[in-house]
Amino acid sequence: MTHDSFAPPQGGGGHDRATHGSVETAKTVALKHDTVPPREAMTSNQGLKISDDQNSEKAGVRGGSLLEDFLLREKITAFDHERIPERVVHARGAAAHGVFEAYEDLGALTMASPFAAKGKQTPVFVRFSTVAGSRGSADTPRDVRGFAVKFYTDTGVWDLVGNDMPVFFINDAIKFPDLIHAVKPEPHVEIPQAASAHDTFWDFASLSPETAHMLMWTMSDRALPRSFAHMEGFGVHTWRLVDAKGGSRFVKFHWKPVKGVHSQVWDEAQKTSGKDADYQRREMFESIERGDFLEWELGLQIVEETDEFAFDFDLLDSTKLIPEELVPVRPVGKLTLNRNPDNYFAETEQVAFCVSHVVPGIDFTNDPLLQGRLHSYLDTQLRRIGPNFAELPINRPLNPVSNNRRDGFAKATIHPGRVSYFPSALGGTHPAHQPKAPDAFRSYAEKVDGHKIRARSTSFTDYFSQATMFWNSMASWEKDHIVAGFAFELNQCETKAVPKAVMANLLVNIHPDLAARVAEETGLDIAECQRVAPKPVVTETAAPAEMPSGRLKVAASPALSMDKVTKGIKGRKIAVLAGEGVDGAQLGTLRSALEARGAIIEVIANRGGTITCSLGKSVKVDRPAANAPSVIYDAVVVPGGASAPKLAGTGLALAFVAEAFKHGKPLAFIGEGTALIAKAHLPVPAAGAPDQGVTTGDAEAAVSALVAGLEKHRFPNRDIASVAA
Ligand code: HDD
Repeated sequence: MTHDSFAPPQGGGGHDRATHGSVETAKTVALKHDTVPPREAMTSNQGLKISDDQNSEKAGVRGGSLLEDFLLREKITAFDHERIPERVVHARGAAAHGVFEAYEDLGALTMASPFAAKGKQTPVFVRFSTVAGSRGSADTPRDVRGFAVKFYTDTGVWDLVGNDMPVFFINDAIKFPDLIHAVKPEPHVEIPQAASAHDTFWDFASLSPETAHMLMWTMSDRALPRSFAHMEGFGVHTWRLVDAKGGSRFVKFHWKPVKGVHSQVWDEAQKTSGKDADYQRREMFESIERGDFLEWELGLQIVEETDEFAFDFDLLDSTKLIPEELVPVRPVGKLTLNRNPDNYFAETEQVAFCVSHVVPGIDFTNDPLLQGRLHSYLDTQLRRIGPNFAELPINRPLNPVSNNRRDGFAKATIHPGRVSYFPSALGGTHPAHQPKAPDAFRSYAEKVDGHKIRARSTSFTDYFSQATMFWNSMASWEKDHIVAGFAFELNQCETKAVPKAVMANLLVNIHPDLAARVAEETGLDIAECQRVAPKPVVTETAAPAEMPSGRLKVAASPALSMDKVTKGIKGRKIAVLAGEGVDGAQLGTLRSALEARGAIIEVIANRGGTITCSLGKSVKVDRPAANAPSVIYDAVVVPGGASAPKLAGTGLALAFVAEAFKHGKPLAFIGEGTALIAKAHLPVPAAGAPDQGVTTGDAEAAVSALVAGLEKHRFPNRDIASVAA
């Protein structure tokens, strides 16, 4: 985002900043009490006015620095201690404030307060993240994305700590450290950063067949989201809703993006990592500053307890999803992210999510992955931030906190009085526990009966059915990308035995077509793989009291495919390749028609500043070509005019259109601009071939083709084999 003066930019002005559409919630208003605006006089941490902050105190002007210079030492010490440990996973993230608004009163299902009344608003803070990379890695690796929502409800903080994929790699938390050690950079050389394409990850996966379903998701374009606003979110586990009468039912949480689900393609994602490592966090920040807020609908899949065993999988197994065709997703509210944080460290870095942060009406199930998470998050916040992490402004609930817990590093609140225990006659009745309060948390009284056992339920051992269902649910181009994803990753492995084990233990069991196509791309011989592969590590299993009946099942779930059209092009970025003498009338038509639909038009020329169009008017150049990689745009237009012949002889412009073509983006060429099609060697579709999103015509035709193309998002069936980009 560019600014024309030294005045504090929007979003950087601190306490009193004015933004376009930024909205206050009860939480952002509360945070203002802790927000410190800069004052005119600079002081030390003890409030001492500082006369000179740019020279250390020395013994003579060329002499050594003095130990007594407490201002030097205070400044350097503060700097030395600026970092806290980065998150052991999900280290790279970006966050925003917002609000959740309920569509209806869900009291019959849950007493959770965000759903207590139609129109009820609850402030939220949401952090998106990648999993494997460190804090300084890029936004667009092939990876799962975290989707963590902190609800500041009037009955306490509720954290829904989910991902952008509905299943997980493993189904028992005790394997989590192994999974993460396998996917993180290999310990002897710390390579590769933020990537699963290496031996240790695939070695672990090949011996852990429960990873099969999640691998289908991570090898698909779902692992390459176009932006945060184009991702789905999932609570993953089967959770429990509890109503005021103590009745309970199972639930899966879904976040459905209003802008639709869209992804990048692999070549594009790789290039974006280099050209703009902050691509997704920048886009979220800029959208919110523009007033183009990010929106999702929250949906619930409800399963009554009587149907616990109705499916062909176990509801407690986090490697399984409930197909929407079996249990429809019921929309129950809207999440809107409408305000950027004021300070990355204080808010986004110090926010501490815990799966154990629930409120009355939400409860746990026995999912063994969830059960382990209940420990891990609190433990990690104690390590990362310290015992008083809940007192930090971003983590504090909006409702009052009152208990007898005391002390610890960096205690912020002051508890008066002599009583820090209960019961106490000396302290009167405060704070007293609330056995009768209807809004007090009570654990759901689930009946538990069994022997202690260290084993996996046999109802968790169907590793492949849903991986196969995922494959069956994909459009042909999605299957192509999954094959290419597996092939890329396996070809990246140095130890050739590793891909063989993946083929033998996973791929052949998912689908013969998938196995054959990956074999073709990797040179693997399936029969040989089956002969030499080590056997998966099968853990101890035991039969549960009741097994899934398989009454409800599907072979394919169309809801899983991204091959869908989304209405609207708000926030989509369109590049206009221009230069001196560009056709001004065409530019005007493009700009007014596309901006009226909420798209963002950026004029790109060979240098910064302004150009003059055919109407003699000065046109601002939004980015010089060297600063404008094609990967950060959703579509391209080349207008006619005197600029076009020059562009047709410019390598950067030709590479730009060729790359956009390769990445399946809509392209429009107007008048003299059509010269770039041949110069960039774009293949001309045969007569009568389906629309491939390359339009030639006037400016009006370009507008309607771009709108239709952007709503379709991509043209993934283009012949790109010969495109040099
Ligand atoms: Fe986790 C962070 C999501 C399994 C242990 N996890 C973390 C974050 C998200 C998830 C979104 C980042 C939160 C933030 O923005 O601060 N994790 C998941 C999902 C899982 C999952 C959807 C499976 C359904 N995680 C999982 C397991 C364990 C952990 C099984 C450990 C047994 N996760 C952690 C952690 C992290 C974390 C170590 C690192 C930083 C943090 O918690 O705050 O505790």
